[in-house]
Amino acid sequence: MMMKYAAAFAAMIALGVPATAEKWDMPTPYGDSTFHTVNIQKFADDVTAATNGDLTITLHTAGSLFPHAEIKNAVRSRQVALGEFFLSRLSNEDLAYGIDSQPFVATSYEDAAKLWAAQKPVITKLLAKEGLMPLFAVPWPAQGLYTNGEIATVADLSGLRFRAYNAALEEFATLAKAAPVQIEASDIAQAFATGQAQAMITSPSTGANSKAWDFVTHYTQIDAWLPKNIVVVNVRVFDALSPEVQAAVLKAAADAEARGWEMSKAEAATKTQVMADNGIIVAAPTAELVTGLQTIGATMLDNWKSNASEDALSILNTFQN
Ligand code: PCA
Repeated sequence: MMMKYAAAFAAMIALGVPATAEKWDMPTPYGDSTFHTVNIQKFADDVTAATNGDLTITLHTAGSLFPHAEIKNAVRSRQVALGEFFLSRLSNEDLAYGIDSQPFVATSYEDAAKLWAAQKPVITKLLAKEGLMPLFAVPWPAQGLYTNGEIATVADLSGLRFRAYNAALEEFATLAKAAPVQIEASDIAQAFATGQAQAMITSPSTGANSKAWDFVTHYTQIDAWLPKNIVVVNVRVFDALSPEVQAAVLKAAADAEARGWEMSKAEAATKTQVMADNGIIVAAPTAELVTGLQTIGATMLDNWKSNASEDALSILNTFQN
């Protein structure tokens, strides 16, 4: 027995693996080429480097470890230590999680940053009740409209099978008299190929990653909102780390948030260009379309306000003042 342990210990030393090394698995719904995934891989690499391998984080991309809808609960139940998901997917638990997916509330990076500053303390409190802690959040580029043919007014969306990624987009599609259908980002190309979806709203990142030119002709830059991905960690698991490793994780997280916002800004331009280069017609919205979309946005925000908690409403007040 002793020999066996001694041999194993010697082997670990030979491999340079510390005896106390922690290994975390990190699920994300998004694929390897998504800029968020590139960013969280760098986060994982930074943690390994800063802790000399005392903590290593292995990514599981494109929903390969847990489906999107289960990632938060997998972190909560400590099946994994941490995970990434689309923040506004939690809006069914509390509307505070969904404010970044309301049309025309925050449409620039500056406003998105201001909104996140107002939202963060409120959702930090909500997540704490579940034993979770946010590490960082990064927005997708502004969301635009993908269709076959030009969309000059909201009426042109009527009757289309409309790909949605959260409850807000489902409400949007319904108000536009389209037919919402929930589809994960990694399933978009197939959904359009099989006719399950005919139109969608998403970022140029997801449009380019899913090769939107294969299934739509037009990208209309409505720039309606900048929804975020968030990375959360289980508090008990985090607290069990040494203070040094905790500090390394928090430092890498702060760096990842700053880097992610810059990556997102760069994506907006480069991925719109990729789509244009592949033959998509990149169009500015007509004045009539903008008016129609703003009307839908106003209805959605009224609904949001009448169902939101005091704490959720305080996000909007902080943001607007
Ligand atoms: N891409 C993700 C979320 C928002 C975005 O730009 C998606 O389409 O599912």
